[in-house]
Amino acid sequence: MANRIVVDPITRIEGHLRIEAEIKDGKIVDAFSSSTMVRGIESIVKGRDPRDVWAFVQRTCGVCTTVHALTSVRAVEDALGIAVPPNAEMVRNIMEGALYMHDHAVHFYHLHALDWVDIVNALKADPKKTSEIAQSISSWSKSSPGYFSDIQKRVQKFVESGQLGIFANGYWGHPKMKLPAEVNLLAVAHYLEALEWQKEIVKVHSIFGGKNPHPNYLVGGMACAINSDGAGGLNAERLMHVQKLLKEGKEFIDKVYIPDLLAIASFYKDWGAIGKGVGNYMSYGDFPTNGYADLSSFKFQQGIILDRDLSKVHDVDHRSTDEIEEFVNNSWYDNYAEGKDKGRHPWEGETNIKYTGPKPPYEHLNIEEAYSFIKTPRWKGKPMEVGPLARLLVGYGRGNKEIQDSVNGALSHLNVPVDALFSTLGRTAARGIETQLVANWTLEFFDTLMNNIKNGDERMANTDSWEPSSWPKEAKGVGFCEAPRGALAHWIKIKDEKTENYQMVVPSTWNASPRDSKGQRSAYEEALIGTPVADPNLPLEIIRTIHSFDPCLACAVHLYDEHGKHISQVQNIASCDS
Ligand code: NFE
Ligand code: MG
Repeated sequence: MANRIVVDPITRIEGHLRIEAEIKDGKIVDAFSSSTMVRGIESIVKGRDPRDVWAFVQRTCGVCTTVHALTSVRAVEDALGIAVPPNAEMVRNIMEGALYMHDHAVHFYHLHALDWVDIVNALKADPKKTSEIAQSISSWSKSSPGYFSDIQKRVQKFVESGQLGIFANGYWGHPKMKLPAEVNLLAVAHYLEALEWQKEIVKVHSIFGGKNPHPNYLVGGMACAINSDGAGGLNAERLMHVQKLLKEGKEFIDKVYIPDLLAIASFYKDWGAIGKGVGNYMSYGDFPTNGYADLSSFKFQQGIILDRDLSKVHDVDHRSTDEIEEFVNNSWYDNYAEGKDKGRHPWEGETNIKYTGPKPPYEHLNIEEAYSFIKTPRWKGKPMEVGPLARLLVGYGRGNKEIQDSVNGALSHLNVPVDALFSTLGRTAARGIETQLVANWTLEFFDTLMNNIKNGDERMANTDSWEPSSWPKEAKGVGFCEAPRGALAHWIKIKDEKTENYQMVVPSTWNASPRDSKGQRSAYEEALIGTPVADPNLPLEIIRTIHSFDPCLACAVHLYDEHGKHISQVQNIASCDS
């Protein structure tokens, strides 16, 4: 008989996620993903001025900050037929690029690494050997034996005090931790360095958008006027500071994140065959270089891969009522008028919360009925995985040489077959590979911006449609982007100058949703099937695969239920919720 275990809350993620997994003969045979919190942002923006919506929806999440604002202004611009000036497009790209660097590096070191790195074991390391390893894989300057010895003393103090602080409650000593002590020490050092580093790269947002998180956006452009010689606005000194931050960000990614990722991955190649998932991958594409209307100019391409077949890439149409639909059959929402088994295109979507789950405290979710506050999106009825791996696979399938070279380089470095991409290891590697690509592109975007300014174009906003009396009586639009966790789109309907309906289908909604009306699992649930669990009381393997998706439940469910106490049957690791 299968044994049902509960991991609640899954920590080192954003938001509140519960996983129930059935284990038989040491392997997961079934799994259920549930978001136990609910937010009402789609409802809050109804009736508001569409030009203000970005500021509300951006608060969906403080982790993938900016992307909901970006997607919202794009949706409104689409509805009203507004094209933004090239400078605004580049500033948007640079801000999004800085987000990728920040978000992915923080995920790697502070959310995911401790699934693979044994902090306590780092105390057994010989700092001299760690130094040799560090110098053999990177030219990063902080690599002397003395440096690693000092780091070891800091960790020793933590351990001796009995207060591990941010390192409390980890699976230290778990039999599936495979790194030599010296590599553990290297990773701990870089965990601490990354904490320092991450506060620098986000200054790019402060310079262009006033602050981080939640920098300012603007329908029609960006809210940062160029003023080359003045003290106010975007002047030469501030632009040079952006360039410095981007170069330093790239250096950390090239010399610390990527070498660490490859070094750690080389000890966990077996994870190239675990966590396969649904096998369908979707990317909306992003980082336009010639206007958002010109999909062919995007750095990340749009497309869909089905059944892991990279030889054919299908197109995505956000406007077609036959493609993207959301189902609520297994979610705590009122059924649509058409019935339990019907989905709705987001322009016709509804958010009517109806909690029918068990009253806390409860042992298990009622999986026969509704079991999550996440809706279930589908493309042509199929479950999709979205995220870094989906982006790279779509680019690979579309013949993008730059992406193919990067992916092939990592595969040959690790000496693993292409099939290893479709896995927990593949997801984690893809995130690092794309961070490096995006760091390079962001410097290109910066050069394009500077050249444009030098050529005399200082436009940052298009205010032609700023006056609502110029708008049609009714309009609808869709905005999309590739958020760090994957394909993100917002659908808006505007009527009488107000927001009539607003629906957001976000990356973690695609990946973390409950089953659809046909009983098909979504990406998290499917990826857990077949995963070996060495000790059901210490389900490290579950969090390895779930963390490989970098969950964000705040985004996925878009008010916290004050009655929603959790039952923690399996104690997880210290939370780094933001
Ligand atoms: Ni809150 Fe988000 C990203 C969006 S959700 S983190 O990236 O959109 O999956
Ligand atoms: Mg939604």
